[in-house]
Amino acid sequence: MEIGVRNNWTRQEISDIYHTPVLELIHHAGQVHRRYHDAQEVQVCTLLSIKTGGCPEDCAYCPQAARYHTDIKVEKLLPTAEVLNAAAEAKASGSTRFCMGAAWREVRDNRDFDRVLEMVKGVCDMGMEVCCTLGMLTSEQAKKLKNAGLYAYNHNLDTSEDHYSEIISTRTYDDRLDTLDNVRHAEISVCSGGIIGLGESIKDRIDMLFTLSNLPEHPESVPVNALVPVPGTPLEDQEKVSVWDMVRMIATARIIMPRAMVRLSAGRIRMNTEEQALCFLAGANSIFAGDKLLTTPNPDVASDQELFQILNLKPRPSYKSV
Ligand code: SAM
Ligand code: DTB
Ligand code: SF4
Repeated sequence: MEIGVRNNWTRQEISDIYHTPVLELIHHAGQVHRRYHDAQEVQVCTLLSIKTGGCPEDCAYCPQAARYHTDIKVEKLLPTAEVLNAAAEAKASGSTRFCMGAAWREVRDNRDFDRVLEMVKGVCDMGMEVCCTLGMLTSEQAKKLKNAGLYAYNHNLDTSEDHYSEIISTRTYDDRLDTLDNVRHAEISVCSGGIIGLGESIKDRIDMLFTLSNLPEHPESVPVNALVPVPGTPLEDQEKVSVWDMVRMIATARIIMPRAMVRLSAGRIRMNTEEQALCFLAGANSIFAGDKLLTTPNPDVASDQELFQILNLKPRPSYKSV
């Protein structure tokens, strides 16, 4: 069956795909994956929290929201040199994309933003794909980031529009979509996905995939995060997401957004090699590497090198060397 790139998937179609018997679903996603990608190639991205904690938002999953009592130590924006050292280290360990995250509600036009622009330029000059996730952006700010060399911007929908208000009250779904629009118009590659395990229904998951796949252009990159429940956050007691739910989400994203890099994101620390292999079979072709995501643990570089060896995976080259 030939599947092209479509921006008119219906909820029913997405639901039918999501509910396919799971081994069939993996097979179908694997076929689509191979039609559009080299299935041995996995993109390796490294995250760095450049401004940690103290965030005014109330995202119920987030350890960095100031209002929850978590163990996070609030820190100012890191010095540029420290960030560039971390990027060089990430590059040396085989990462081709470096993503800088800030616990901000939105970007403000101040000295910190100027420093982030400097960091973006520095990382870009190293030949890595540079990505940021800084909260909401105006179109002018997006253009400034683009001019500094920003390659991609991460801004997740997180969940469905219906479930969104259960998770975040301090900004709206439309705010999120507006930022994605600003990023797209600045010709920055869009990275947008969500989290499962927030207490959402399957319908919410399908609705989120519906919104993503019906954007005028699909995001180039779609992170699928499993909630990392952090003590002190309202979602601290959420049950662990089943690997089969991750597989269904990844496979459905792969089928409906075939060109996208689908990222097996937060949650790998609780998955063994076999479970991660299932996610790659389902069409995941990107991971976050390095022993920390933003603030929570992630498998270390050595264990990921072993994972790549066992599964015969190879890191995807960065855009500049393609
Ligand atoms: N403050 C910015 C924002 O919210 O857009 C950027 C950083 S924020 C931490 C980036 C993304 O990380 C969130 O949108 C969410 O999808 C993900 N995230 C945060 N905490 C998480 C957790 N405990 N488990 C899984 N994903 C999480
Ligand atoms: C994304 O989708 N997942 C990453 C990245 N984009 C910024 C963040 C995961 C954060 C997990 C919780 C933490 O480490 O603080
Ligand atoms: Fe702040 Fe981003 Fe965390 Fe929400 S997800 S509390 S905006 S750092």
